[in-house]
Amino acid sequence: MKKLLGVFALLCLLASCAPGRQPVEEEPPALTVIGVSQLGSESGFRVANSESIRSAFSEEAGYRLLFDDARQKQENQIAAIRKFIQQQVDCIVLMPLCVTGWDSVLQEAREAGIPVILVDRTIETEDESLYAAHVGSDFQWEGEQAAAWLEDAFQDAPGPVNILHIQGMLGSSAQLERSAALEEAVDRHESWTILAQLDGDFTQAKAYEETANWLDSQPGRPHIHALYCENDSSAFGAIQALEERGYTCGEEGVRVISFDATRQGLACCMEGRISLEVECNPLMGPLVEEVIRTLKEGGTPDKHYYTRERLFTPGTLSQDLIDRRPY
Ligand code: GYE
Repeated sequence: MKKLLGVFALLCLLASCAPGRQPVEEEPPALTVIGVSQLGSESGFRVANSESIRSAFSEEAGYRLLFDDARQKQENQIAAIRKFIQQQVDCIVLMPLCVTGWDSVLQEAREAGIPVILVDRTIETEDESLYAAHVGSDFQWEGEQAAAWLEDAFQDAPGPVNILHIQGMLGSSAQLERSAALEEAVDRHESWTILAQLDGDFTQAKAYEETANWLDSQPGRPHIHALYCENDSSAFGAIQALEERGYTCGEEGVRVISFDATRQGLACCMEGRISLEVECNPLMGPLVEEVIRTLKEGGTPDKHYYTRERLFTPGTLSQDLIDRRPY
């Protein structure tokens, strides 16, 4: 047997040295190049979202990822997309900062034959064919859940319901839809009033500054029944400004609603300082990868994919649940 194997090895060696025959090295399969234009890193949600995308598009999975952080500026996103087009990437993933102003650059991508996937937020356009698919959250549903919770919490309230509204980055689909849900609910209830709409920009620092300035500019101490914050980072800023001025956040004081349900947000909810957390799931990497695989295989993905989300109140939380959350 040993002898036979030896003869076989010799034959193989001779064959590979025969004139005109080069030993063939296996070509590694070409990587699929993905250009990601992330809008920024303004919140815990965003950091987890970027992380999820990075790990879904690893080299081991067959991808090369070109990642650009636009630092909350649409012009930086447009410049990044143009660069991806020049680099002839296979696919562009775009987390659009705001809803308008994308048509020309998306047309350029289409002319170059590069499909664009919108992730997290969406855009407003006359021409839906400018993007292949959108993977994100249903912000309207989220806002409606928050409004329904408020209706329930204040259904027996005898007097007015005063709401302080901290908005997300103005003009983003997340802000527009979450704000619209609150405004529609306020229109349905005569006793509800929005005391002020402040631009929290989805960040802790901006929300703190705006809330503090607004509170300090009021002649007396306004009675605030509810604080509607469009994400966790802004909730932390607004709560801090309120608490520093003697307000209590919780069942006996200002009822705070927040979106995202990051670990830090849920901890604040378990303490009772946030009364409702509406989850907004940032872990979209695997779903985005699936959509891109469908495109690569010549399939047509659905136009919209929505992540599954849920609600948390202090009574539904435990330390164990919070510790097990991946973000
Ligand atoms: O809620 C916020 C982030 O677009 C859903 O953006 C996202 C929002 C999220 O900065 O934390």
